[in-house]
Amino acid sequence: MSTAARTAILTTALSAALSAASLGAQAAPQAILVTNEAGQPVAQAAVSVYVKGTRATASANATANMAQKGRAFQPTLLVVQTGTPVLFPNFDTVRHHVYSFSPTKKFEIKLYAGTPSAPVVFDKAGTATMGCNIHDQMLGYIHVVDTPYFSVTGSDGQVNLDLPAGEHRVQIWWPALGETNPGVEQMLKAGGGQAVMLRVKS
Ligand SMILES: [Cu+2]
Repeated sequence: MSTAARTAILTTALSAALSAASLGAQAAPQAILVTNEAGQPVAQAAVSVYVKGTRATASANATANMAQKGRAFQPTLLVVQTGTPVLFPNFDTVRHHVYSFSPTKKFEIKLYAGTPSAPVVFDKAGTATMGCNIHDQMLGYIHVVDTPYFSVTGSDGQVNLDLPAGEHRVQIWWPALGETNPGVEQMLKAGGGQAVMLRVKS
């Protein structure tokens, strides 16, 4: 048997073992608390956890909504996995004209009521800041991440994610950082049975 063939067999065996290991790693609820340096909870922060061996891009049936209600974006901060099509349903009686000039996703949905039929696909990681041409005060963010493990902290600064046990890279982003900032990176040990606290400068 040639060395190349042997290497190929070894590689196949190794990747099979690796995928079996990642399938075997059971996800369990993990509470994560984000605080500032003073120990106060950081609300409305996107928490994304990168678990080795998971797909960076969204599955084919992924979809999300960025609604407009009461002349505001709802939610203010939406997190989606890369490749997710996002619909922009308008629940107001007034028409909106949503746009983003962000390099992560430049788009414009001209004056509309109801739900525009074509979603906007967010195909690149990063953050898009959105406004409305009609209502200057409208401000919203779509944060795009290369992982299916993400959430946004509540007023208690906390998220709960189903994570496999182990050490994972976590990225925390909130609007005050600005859209060009990828977020604060830390490591997180999941599966210890208690909430993990992440302290950031905010
Ligand atoms: Cu508007």
